[in-house]
Order: sequence, then structure tokens, then C-alpha cells
Amino acid sequence: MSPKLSACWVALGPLLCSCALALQGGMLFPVETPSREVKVLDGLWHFRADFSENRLLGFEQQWYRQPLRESGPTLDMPVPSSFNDITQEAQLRDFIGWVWYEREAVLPQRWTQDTNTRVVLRINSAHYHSIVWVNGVHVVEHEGGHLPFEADISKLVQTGPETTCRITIAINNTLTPHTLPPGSIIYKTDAPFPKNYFFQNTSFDFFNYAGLHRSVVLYTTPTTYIDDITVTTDVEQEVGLVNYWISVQGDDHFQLEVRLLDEDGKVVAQEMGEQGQLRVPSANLWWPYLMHEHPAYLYSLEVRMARTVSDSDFYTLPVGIRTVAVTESKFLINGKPFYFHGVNKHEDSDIRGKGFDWPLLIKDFNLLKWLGANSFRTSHYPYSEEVLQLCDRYGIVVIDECPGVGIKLPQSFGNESLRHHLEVMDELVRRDKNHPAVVMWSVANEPASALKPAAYYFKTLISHTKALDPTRPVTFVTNEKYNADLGAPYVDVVCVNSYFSWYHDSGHLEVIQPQLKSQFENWYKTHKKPIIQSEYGADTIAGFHQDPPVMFSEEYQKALLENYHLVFDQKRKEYVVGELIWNFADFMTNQSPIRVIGNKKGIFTRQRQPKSAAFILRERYWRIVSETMDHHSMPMTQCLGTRPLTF
Ligand code: BDP
Repeated sequence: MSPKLSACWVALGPLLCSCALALQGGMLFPVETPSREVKVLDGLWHFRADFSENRLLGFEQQWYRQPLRESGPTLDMPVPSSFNDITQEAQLRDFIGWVWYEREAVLPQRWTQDTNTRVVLRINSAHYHSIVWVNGVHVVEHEGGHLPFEADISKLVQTGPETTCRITIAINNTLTPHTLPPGSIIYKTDAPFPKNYFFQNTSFDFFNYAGLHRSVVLYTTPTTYIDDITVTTDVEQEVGLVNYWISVQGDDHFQLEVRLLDEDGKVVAQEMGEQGQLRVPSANLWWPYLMHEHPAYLYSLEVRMARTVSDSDFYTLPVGIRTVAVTESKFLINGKPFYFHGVNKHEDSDIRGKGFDWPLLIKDFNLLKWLGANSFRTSHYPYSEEVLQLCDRYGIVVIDECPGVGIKLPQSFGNESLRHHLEVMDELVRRDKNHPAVVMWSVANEPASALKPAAYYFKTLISHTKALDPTRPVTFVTNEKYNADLGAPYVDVVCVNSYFSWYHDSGHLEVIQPQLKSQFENWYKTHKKPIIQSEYGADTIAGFHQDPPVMFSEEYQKALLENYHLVFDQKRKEYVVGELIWNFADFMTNQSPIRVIGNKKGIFTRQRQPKSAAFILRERYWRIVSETMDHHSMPMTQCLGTRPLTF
């Protein structure tokens, strides 16, 4: 690592050690209940990027000690949003180093005066490395974007008559060979470059947007509180089994009451105690969208922790009863073969970058519904919790991927990287374990899994993930050769990406069928596991037309897809269990001679308008639904005519 950058990280050494990065307790999504309040701090924050040469001026001058505007000029920065595309400054768009966010929050008097109230600050996603102060006091630090972290700030806000608090968050988007995703800083010292010139080198294909990407939230619980709930489900004949484990923090003396309610609010099972099993006779199972006339059935698990009548905590968790299993050639949900016909996505849009946005989210779900897609992969990092909540409600099946993308360098397979990767899986599983929509974990995308250390790395990573969650299969997505991939022996499902006639044999559509056939046959022969085509696609500039097709035209994207589909149709009768197009929508990348204002492999534009290929895919997905429905429990007409079309 270059001395300049290492100085930046070394300067943080003492801070890094002073707070726990490891897992402590649960990470339940903040919800309002009779015992909990939530205050979402969306809106304008004060912002400053530290353009000083070593990027450490903010620490040297301790910007967190007083209001940010007192240490220099600030910008208005919307939260949630990436900061990169908000201004007209290329320098800020491409900024590398520390940026500072700050805002004051007014707290209800009860929060600051009732010492039986616990006040928690939660940052849902800050990319990449964050340090947080409240009223100038360091409260938490976190490495990694996309996953939430919290600090109990009760003591800090319950000190006097003050009912406001000042939250300062410093965020650094610098990536190293040991971060997830990895990256490195390249310093250009030879003469023709500007003074102190450096840039960030990455091996992943999306823009490294940064900032407060999701909401910052303040919420309360009682001081003795429900800290975590873990639910797993099973089915025995017609009986749904809901196993639960609850952890309570704050005191050892309490009673726990657990009730399971159906969608009509009727109690169908109840239990007492921190762990147990709820049995639901004639259970309504959670089925994927388009697989059942009533998909995505959700029960509500109501948990009540009581110390005394007036000192209770309540939390309600949606629960879908379903099973997931993998055989040598099938992916089973509730014992029935499930075929993934879906997409890969990105959290990405104009102006807000990776910032959470409800209109965009609902538009995307409406497009998935329109397409007849039943699944997606969270390529290449965990998406917001709201996304997963909607997937639970709509029946969209998710392959939940961690930010292990671009792991290419040998040093990214060492112990330091592995330790961090294991922690990220801890955090991901802890956050997403209760979502019925999540049916498989993906620990990486296209790592250099033919390198020697990859065998130990993936063996450890996958067995760790299985130990965290024995109920779901684990995979990683590969683009290595079937006979060279050292991680493949450890996955439950082979997920393979290929770009025939695009990156290889460019322009030669006629190679697709033979090459894809042999890809599937080789992988299956070698590993005897179900296979998902986890990426395929072609860059296409909406409105470019050429017939006979040439690369980048809408006709080429259509033809490429159709050639792939012919082979999928043969092989899905055997062991191919899914196809996920790359990509749902165009998205921003680093600038490069092979990117025309970003990656254009979307079947929708970045503004979510369909290219011709979207219609091809739509026709196909609905056809697959009509074929497979016949094998399931309900007639297709019923499915199309009722709930699925309206969610
Ligand atoms: C695959 C990567 C994906 C890229 C895609 C592409 O997994 O992140 O965006 O290629 O090049 O290899 O379009």
C-alpha cells in the first residue's frame, strides 16, 4: 500500500481497536410498536469532502468537535443518496478519501429524560468505512457498505435538559486489497501526471458510489428489550413448523410470550419462553410469485417481553413458512422444483447513485411483475432491507449476495481478507436470516477461484456460512472453467456467468449454442449439481438498430438472448434450474473505452424504459410460467386471473 494511503488508515489505528467491529447482538429492523418509536433522519445534511492532500485535515482539526459549518464551508447533501452525482464538480464525483456528514436531530423529551428508554442510532448503509460521533463523542465505527450498524446513545442524550443532538459521520470510500469489494490506490509519480496524482483501481464493473446510501434512523426500546429473533421453518405433512429463538438484553428477569397470527389476524399458535416451536396445522405456505394462486403468504410473529405489566417490549416479525432444498439436479421450494426466471440488478439510478428511493423501488417491482420475473440476485452486494421486505410480500425469490466482488488479487485470498469476509457473512446472515424470500446465499461474484488459495478460502467461507445458517444453500458465482475452479466443490448450486459472442467471439452469435451446451454439460458432468446461468447478456444502446444484427444494437441483444434461450430450454429439462439476465437496467460504471456512459446490458434503460429485449424476455417468462404451472397445484388461468398480477 502506498505510504500516503496507509498513513490515512494507520491514523485510524487506535480508533479501529477501540470499538467492536465484530457482531454483538441482533440487528432487528427498527419498527414502531407500542414500546418502540422510530425517527428517520432523511433530508438535508451538512457535508464536506476533505480535499486536503492527506485527506486527514478533518481528524487533525477534529471537525466532529463543533458544528461542521464552524470549520469551513459546507454543502447541502441529501440523505439517502450517493454524494457523487449531486453537484457539478467532477472532483467530487471522483473523490477518494474522507467525506463528512453532519446534522442535528431534535429528540422527543421522553427520549432524553426517561432513563428507562434506550435510544439507538442506526446507520442503514454508509459506504465504505465510517466513524460516528454524537455531540463530539465517538460512538461507533464500521467497515463496509450495504449493511447496517448501530450505537446505543442513551447515555449521551440523557445528560441534561438538552433535547437536540449533533450527529457527525465521517465516511471513507477508499478500498484496499482486504476490503469487500477489494481495490487499491495507484499513485502516479512520474512526470507527465499532475502533482500528487492518484486514482482508485478496482476489478468490479460498477461505479464505487459512496455516502449515506440509506436512512440514518434513531429509535427507542425499553432498557430491557428484545434484541434478536431467529426463525426457521419446516413442514411436516400439512403442519407448518416455526422454530424460534429470542434473545433479550438488559435483564435476566422477564417473561416471553410468542403468538403467531395468520393474515386475518387470527392466532394460530402460541408459546412461552426464549425458544420453542410453533405448530400450524394446515399451514398456508410461502410460495414464490407465479407458483401458487396465493403466493407470499405471511404470518406475523408477535413477540412480547414483559418484566412487569408496565414494562414490556413488543416486536412483530413477518414469517413465511417454506422449505428450501437442493438435489443433484433440482432446486426445490416446498418440495416442488423451482426454476429461477429472473434478473440481476444493481442499486443504481440517475442523480442519487446508490441512494435508496421508494419511487424507484416500486417502479422496479412493477417492472419485475410485468416481466413475469420470479427472482433476482442482489448482484453484487446486499440490497436495502426494504427491498427484501417487498420480496417477502410479493413472493420474489432472492439470491442474497455479499459484496465479495472483484476478488482477483492473490493477496485478497489471505487471512486478513478471509477474516473480514467471514465477518461480512456474519453481518449479512444476521440481517437477512428471517426473510422467506432469501433462498440462497452467494458469498462472491467472479473471484479468481482458479488461484491456489481459493480452495481453502471458499471451503472456509462456505462452511462458515452454512454454520451460520444450516437452512439455506450457499453458492458463489463463477466465470472460471469447470475444471479449474477450486471453490466449486463446496457450493450447493453452480452459478455460472458467460458472455459468448460478446467478450468472446465478439459478434459471432452462431457460437452461442454449441458453447453454451458444452458449458452446461461440462459443469454438470464434473460437479453433478444443479446449475443456474447467473449472467448472460449484451450491451445495447437503446435506439440503436441494425439488421442483420451488430453488437450494441437492440437487434443484437435480442438475437443473443434468443440463442441462449434455445439451449436453456433443452437443459432446463435436465439440471439447469435458472436463468438470470445481466442486467435488469443499465447502470453506471467507471469510465472506460468499453463503457458508453456506463454498462448498457440492461433490458431496461437506466431510466427504466424497455429495450426490445425486454419484450422477448417478458414473452419467455410468461410462457415458462404457463408451462410449469400445469405441474403445480393450481391451474394457470386461476393464477393469471387473480392475485399475482396485482401482487
Ligand atoms: C460480469 C460481472 C458483472 C459485469 C458484467 C459485464 O459479473 O459485474 O457488469 O460482467 O461485463 O463478468 O457486463
